[in-house]
Amino acid sequence: MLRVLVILIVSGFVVADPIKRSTVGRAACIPEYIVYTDEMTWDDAKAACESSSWTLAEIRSQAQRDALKAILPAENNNYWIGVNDVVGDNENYEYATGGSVIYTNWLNYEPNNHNGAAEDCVELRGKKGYGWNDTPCDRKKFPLCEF
Ligand SMILES: [Ca+2]
Ligand SMILES: [Ca+2]
Ligand SMILES: [Ca+2]
Repeated sequence: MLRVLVILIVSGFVVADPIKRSTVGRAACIPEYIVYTDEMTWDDAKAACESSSWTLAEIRSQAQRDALKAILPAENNNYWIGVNDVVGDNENYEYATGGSVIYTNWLNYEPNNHNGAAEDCVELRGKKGYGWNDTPCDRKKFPLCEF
């Protein structure tokens, strides 16, 4: 049984179906963010968010990144976000809900397919200021959902 910890309710702009928000609207707003307390693969994390009608967080703007950084727990955990390059090889990262990324926050030397591995999914690295790292999708991280 998954347990959910609600870590934040930022300003409003709650809509019934986030997948139908326009790209511009989604970058401008600050969603509500929710983290699960169990680590799991990227696919399972995506499914966990969707099971509650949320999506994996996509972080479409500096404003969203700043809001998240201010409220993520102090444990320096690593979190899955809804960004991947399952198709291709670091040329084109896409959102889990579709479309190419419009904002990124890669750590130095990322994305790198480290040691030639298929690093197709993106995590926030807690010990590095929650910057982005591409890493294998079957690793277990905490799901970070948005609503
Ligand atoms: Ca890839
Ligand atoms: Ca990659
Ligand atoms: Ca990497």
